This record gives sequence, structure tokens and C-alpha cells, in this order.
Amino acid sequence: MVLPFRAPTKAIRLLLALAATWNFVSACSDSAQDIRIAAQDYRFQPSEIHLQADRPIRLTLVNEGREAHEVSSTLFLRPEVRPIDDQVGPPFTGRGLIKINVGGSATVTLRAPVGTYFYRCVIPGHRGMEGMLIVE
Ligand SMILES: [Cu+2]
Repeated sequence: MVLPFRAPTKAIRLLLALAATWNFVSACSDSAQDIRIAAQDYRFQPSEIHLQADRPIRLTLVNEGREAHEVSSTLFLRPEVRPIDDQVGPPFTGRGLIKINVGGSATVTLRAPVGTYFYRCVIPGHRGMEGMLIVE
């Protein structure tokens, strides 16, 4: 006996499309991009970082210098930015600034739309401590 071939119904095609889309979305957005920026006296290392817009970013700022640094960026003003680690006091002032004391670090998670985001140290005399995150 030969079974007749039957084309998939609309419902099955829709389910297959949803499954494929879900796999794509979860593969893109599950894993955070781990970024480490070292604050040195007086520069950031690295000073230019490329990121993907469709994945969360876990950004860790580590103070490797002998002075405290206070990092400012419009990126830190975004409402979804969350501090997840503050080893040396509360680093996240809520004004788009992250303070990192000597020997300290601060980690935040965030998502960023496509764009170029500058960051810099706002402490007087630390002019030139700057960098950019390029989200593509
Ligand atoms: Cu500084």
C-alpha cells in the first residue's frame, strides 16, 4: 500500500517556522558578551571595543592604577543597566557614572542598541582617559 504524500498543513508550517525562529533568537541572545576594561593611570585598555547589538553585555571595569577612577558614559544611563557586582562599595552612582576605587572593580550588565558610545574618566586631571564601545 502506498500512502499518498500530503503537504504540511498551515498550522504545521507555522509551528516549524516558530521553532526555527526561536532557535535563532535564543542562539543570538542567550550568552552575554564578557567585556573587561582595565582602568590604568591614565588610559583604558582596550580603548576600543566592538560588540553585538543582539546580545547582552557584561562589562567589568577593573582599576589597575594607583588612583580611583570614575567612568562616565551615556550608555550607563540606559534604564536596563544593572550593577551585578560591587566589590569595593557601591560603584554605580546612578548618574551615568561608575566609580572604581584602587584595587576595585565593578560589573554591570546592559543591552545597547547599535551605535558608538564614548566613555571617559571624569576625575579632574585624568583628561585623555577615554574610549569607545562600538555596538554593531
Ligand atoms: Cu581616571
